[in-house]
Amino acid sequence: MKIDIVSIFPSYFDVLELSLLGKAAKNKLVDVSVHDLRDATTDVHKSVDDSPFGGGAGMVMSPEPWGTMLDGLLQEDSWLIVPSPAGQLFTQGLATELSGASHLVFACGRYEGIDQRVIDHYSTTHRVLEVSLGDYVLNGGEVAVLAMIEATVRLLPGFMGNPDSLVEESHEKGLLEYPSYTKPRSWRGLEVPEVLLSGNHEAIRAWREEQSQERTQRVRPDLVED
Ligand code: 6GU
Repeated sequence: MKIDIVSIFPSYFDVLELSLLGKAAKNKLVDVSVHDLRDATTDVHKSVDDSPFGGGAGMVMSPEPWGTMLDGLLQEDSWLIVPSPAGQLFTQGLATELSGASHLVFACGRYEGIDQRVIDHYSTTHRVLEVSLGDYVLNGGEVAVLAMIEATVRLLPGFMGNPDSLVEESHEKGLLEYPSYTKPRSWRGLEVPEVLLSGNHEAIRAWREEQSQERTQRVRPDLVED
């Protein structure tokens, strides 16, 4: 998978070297490039934003540098992902879908967002998704894109040492994961649930299923209703 990221703060993405992509890039699963939107500006001040038509607070990112940058990056099979608190919710299902793409281009907006015509224009030629991490506001898309990339790349075939660990985790079956325990059996007066020491695989499976159901019902009843 090829990933291009466009941002006015390219150094946000230095952390990708650390864990995830160090590993994924070494195994040639993913090839990430980060681009500075200001490189696509033409004025001496390298300006990327302007005041909104219609008035209101904040600044809007101008379409021209985005057009220049995205024209240079998008290929026929590219998906354009625009992080936005006004987008569709990012879910495990969407991460799975993104992990099937061959080229993802992430366009990180700041201020009050990107001129809507950028999204409308590329929607006529490409798969364009406006995506939100959740119901709260970040200052820009950078942190959201880090999360989306991490959730997506770990699903690429060959990323996980043991792909079984993907099947059992939270959200894969629409439920939260059951609680986990390791040694010692007793810690500060708290015991590991007896059933996990029983060696009875069917009983363990049933207990975990029940814990998953109970935890989801308690913490995220909205997931059970869906
Ligand atoms: Cl994707 N962007 C911004 N700026 N804020 C957010 C978000 C994205 N998702 C949740 N809040």
